[in-house]
Amino acid sequence: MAGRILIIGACGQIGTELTLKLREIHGNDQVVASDIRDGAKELMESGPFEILNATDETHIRQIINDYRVSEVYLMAAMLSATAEKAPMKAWHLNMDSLFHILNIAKEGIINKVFWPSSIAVFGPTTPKERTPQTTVMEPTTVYGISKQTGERWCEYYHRKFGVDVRSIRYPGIISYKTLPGGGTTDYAIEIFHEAIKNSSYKSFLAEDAALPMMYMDDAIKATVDIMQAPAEKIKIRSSYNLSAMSFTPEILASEIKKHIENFEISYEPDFRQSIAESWPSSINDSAAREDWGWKHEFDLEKLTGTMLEGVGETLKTTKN
Ligand code: AKB
Repeated sequence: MAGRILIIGACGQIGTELTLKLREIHGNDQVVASDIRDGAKELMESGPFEILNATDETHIRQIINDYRVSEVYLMAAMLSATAEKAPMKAWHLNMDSLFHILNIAKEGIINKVFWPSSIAVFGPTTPKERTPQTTVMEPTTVYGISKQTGERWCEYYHRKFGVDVRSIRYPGIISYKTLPGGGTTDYAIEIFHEAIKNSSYKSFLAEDAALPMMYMDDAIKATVDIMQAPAEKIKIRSSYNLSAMSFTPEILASEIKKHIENFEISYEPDFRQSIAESWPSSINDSAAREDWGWKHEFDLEKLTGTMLEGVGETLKTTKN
């Protein structure tokens, strides 16, 4: 690789595991982690780390220059539920950070960018089942509007200025190493913690709220694969649909019951239910499969077993 990799928002749910994976692939010194706050010990101690506000363009440029960075993964964003509570702050963070990176790439200072989009780009008028790659997109959340706008700008910078920007529309990502912050799909992580601690969970989504989901290892694999693919294979420069499985809180609860017999779920939907209702139930990701060979490995059964084991171990170590 020509220069180092910089991850902005490295201490978040996806950023943490992505940083560790990229350090494993390219070497610890080659991957600079940055975030507005400190993160997991393993991440902080395994390679270079910088405190960085993703909206501070001068500081981003300074770090890129100091570390001779050639590739940026911009993982900092305010997610769907939190963004509804602070719309202008979310818009500022989600959009300004993207413009800083796209402009730096346009100037030729860096040569490759990864920017995550989300199923939140879709809205209530989008076909709900097996949502196509190209379809009606009328998002109703601040987060969704920022991601849809971001997709348009990514495509524009690629077409107009040749910026090599690559993107995926992540579904809900399930993992146990770092907790997510402020998403509508977060129930599918909380449920495992509560199942192990209390054998019960009160869901903030209704029993039949079906959403597209993916285990973290698959999300990391997709991110690494799309960035390693030859440029000519990346035919879509807005963002690729990506899918692994879909389930409702009720379906997930019955899978957990196979491991914890006395597990009970109850439902008390809040404002996040209407966000979930506006999103697709399942995604057609054939373009990602055809263009750059995307293939998922985790289904609901494998995800449930892995999560119960992982969360169980984590809770044991934090207790000791
Ligand atoms: C959220 O729920 O906001 C995120 C997402 C689907 O992008 N997990």
